[in-house]
Amino acid sequence: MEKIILKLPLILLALHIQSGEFSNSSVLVIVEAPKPEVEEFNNTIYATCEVTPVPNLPPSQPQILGQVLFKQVFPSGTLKVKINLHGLPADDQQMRAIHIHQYGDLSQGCITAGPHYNPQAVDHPAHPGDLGNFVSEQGVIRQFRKLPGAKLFGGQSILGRAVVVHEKEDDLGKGLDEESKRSGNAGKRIAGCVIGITTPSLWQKTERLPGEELEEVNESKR
Ligand SMILES: [Cu+2]
Ligand SMILES: [Zn+2]
Repeated sequence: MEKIILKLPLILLALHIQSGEFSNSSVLVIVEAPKPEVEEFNNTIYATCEVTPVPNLPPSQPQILGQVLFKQVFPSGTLKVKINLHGLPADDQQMRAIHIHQYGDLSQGCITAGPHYNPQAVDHPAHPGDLGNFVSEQGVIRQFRKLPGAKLFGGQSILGRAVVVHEKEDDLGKGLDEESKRSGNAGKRIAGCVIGITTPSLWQKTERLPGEELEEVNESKR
C-alpha cells in the first residue's frame, strides 16, 4: 500500500507532463525537507544570523550587533523573520536598509557577500530577501517581518547566505539610476552575518514583537 501512495504523485506528475501542463516551465522543482531538523522540530526549520559590525568601520558609523532569526514551516509556510539589533545612537533618525545578499562570505567585511540574493533575476526591491528599511528607537531595532518569496529549504534556500545592514535608506527601486533597481542605493555595508540552521530555542526565548502575535493567532485558526 505504501508503495502505491508514494508512486501516486509521480503518476499524476506524468499525466500533467503528458497533458502539457509543464510545457512552459523549464525546471521541475522537487523540494526536499532538511534533515534531521524537519523531524526534530515539528516540521519547522529555524535559522539564526549573529550580526556584527564590519571590520575597520569608520567612527562615524554605529557598531551594530544583534540577531536576525528565521522560522519556516515545511513545506509551504511563509518565512518569518525577527530582527533584534542594538548599538545604534539613542537619537538615531537614519533609516537603514537590510537585505539578504548572495554569498555567506564575510572574509572582507560585507563586500564579499556579493549582490542581493536574486535567484529569479528580477529587479530590486522584488528580491526574496529585501527586508526594507528600519529605524531604531532608543538605539534598538526590534521588528517582525515576513518574506513570502524566500525559503529555508530547497534549492533556493537562504541558508548560508548573508544578512547585510546598510548605512542608509533603501530607495526601493524608485531612484533614477540603474543602481536603484539593483541595490536600492543604500550605501555602505556596515554590519552583517551568515544565516545558519539552529534549534527553536532562540526564536522561542525572544520576546514577541509587534505584528507577531496577530500572525500566530491567524495561524492557529487555519
Ligand atoms: Cu544590501
Ligand atoms: Zn534587493
